[in-house]
Amino acid sequence: MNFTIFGYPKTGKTTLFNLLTGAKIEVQTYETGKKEPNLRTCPVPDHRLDKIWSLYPDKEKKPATVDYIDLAGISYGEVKNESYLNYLRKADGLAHVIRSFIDESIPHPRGKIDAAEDIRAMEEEIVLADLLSVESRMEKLKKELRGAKNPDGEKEMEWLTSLHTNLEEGKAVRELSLSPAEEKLFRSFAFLSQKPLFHMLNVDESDIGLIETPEKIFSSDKKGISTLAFCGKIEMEILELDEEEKDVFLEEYGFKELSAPKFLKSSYNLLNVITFFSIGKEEVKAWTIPKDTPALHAAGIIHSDIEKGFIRAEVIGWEELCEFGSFQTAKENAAIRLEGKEYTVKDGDVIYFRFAK
Ligand SMILES: Nc1nc2c(ncn2[C@@H]2O[C@H](COP(=O)(O)OP(=O)(O)OP(=O)(O)O)[C@@H](O)[C@H]2O)c(=O)[nH]1
Ligand SMILES: [Mg+2]
Repeated sequence: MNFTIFGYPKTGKTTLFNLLTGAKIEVQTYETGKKEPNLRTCPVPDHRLDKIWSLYPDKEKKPATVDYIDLAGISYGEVKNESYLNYLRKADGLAHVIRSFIDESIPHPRGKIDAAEDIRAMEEEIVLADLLSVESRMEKLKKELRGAKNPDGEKEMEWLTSLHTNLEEGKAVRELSLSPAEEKLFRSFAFLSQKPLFHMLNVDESDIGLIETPEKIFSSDKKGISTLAFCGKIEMEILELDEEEKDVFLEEYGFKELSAPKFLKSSYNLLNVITFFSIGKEEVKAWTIPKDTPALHAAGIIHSDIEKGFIRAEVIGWEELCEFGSFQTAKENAAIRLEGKEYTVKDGDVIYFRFAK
């Protein structure tokens, strides 16, 4: 799973990147002209994996990971530029950082703080970038359709024309109901407006009380969009403290938790992904997969040979496994279920795939 952190200049993107990853990239008040993104891969803390691993301490513990990419600030109207698009198109999820903090010393490109307006503008830019991709494909396709009969091409043109109308009306791809065939075709475009999107409101110190209720600053009921709030300035200070002081501060400010765990929890919901676990010869590992994945595909995520030779999935919930103390004991007590290719993997399943080599 990966997230690209992006947004207009000086909104607190690198600050958020530091909060989410524990990196200590220096943040700047003024433009530095630095364009290379910051990248970090972070383990996903998971108490279930810890418990399962405690049954097999000789094996290596391999948590699921999330990649975070922090892009340089995008000026108004620049989302459609190839240099940004390439990064944004590769993302599983987008984290759009919005400045809601007031600080006269930090320049704002529009000269005024207006979170709702910046969100509207960014959502519009995202749809526009997709509209331009559709137009460019339609133009090429038009030429191709001049020659011999091409029913597939004609079908594609029909779908693109309808998509074009929706995008022109400002609708994001994630808001449309697409047929499975359209879904499949559109996948290759990696439309930005189809990607799960977080609006990350970087609130002012005086709004710290609103951290748990971001809807009081901005709310949207659009499908595939979620809004979270953080206060870069205060959270950076909290992270400097030792553990005990940290808890006192969190309580004092009325935060339930820091941004990193909160973001991760919301990410799994927004991206509609779950976790299953495997106990291999050498490692106990957590895997992130889309919700409703059949066992056969889950096997393929571990290794394509396991998918090819799939015989059965041996499955048990993580809590039940921990009660038995080992996979073997659970087996002896007939607590391991034998599931076929179609079985829908559940969050927290521990799976051993039997396969023919
Ligand atoms: N007052 C205040 N300042 C903040 C807050 N968050 C970030 N800043 C400051 O804003 C400036 C820019 O922060 P960055 O995290 O570098 O912002 P950015 O969006 O990565 O900036 P660019 O990558 O240059 O577009 C720094 O001086 C930060 O200290 C906040 O919550 N409150
Ligand atoms: Mg930055």
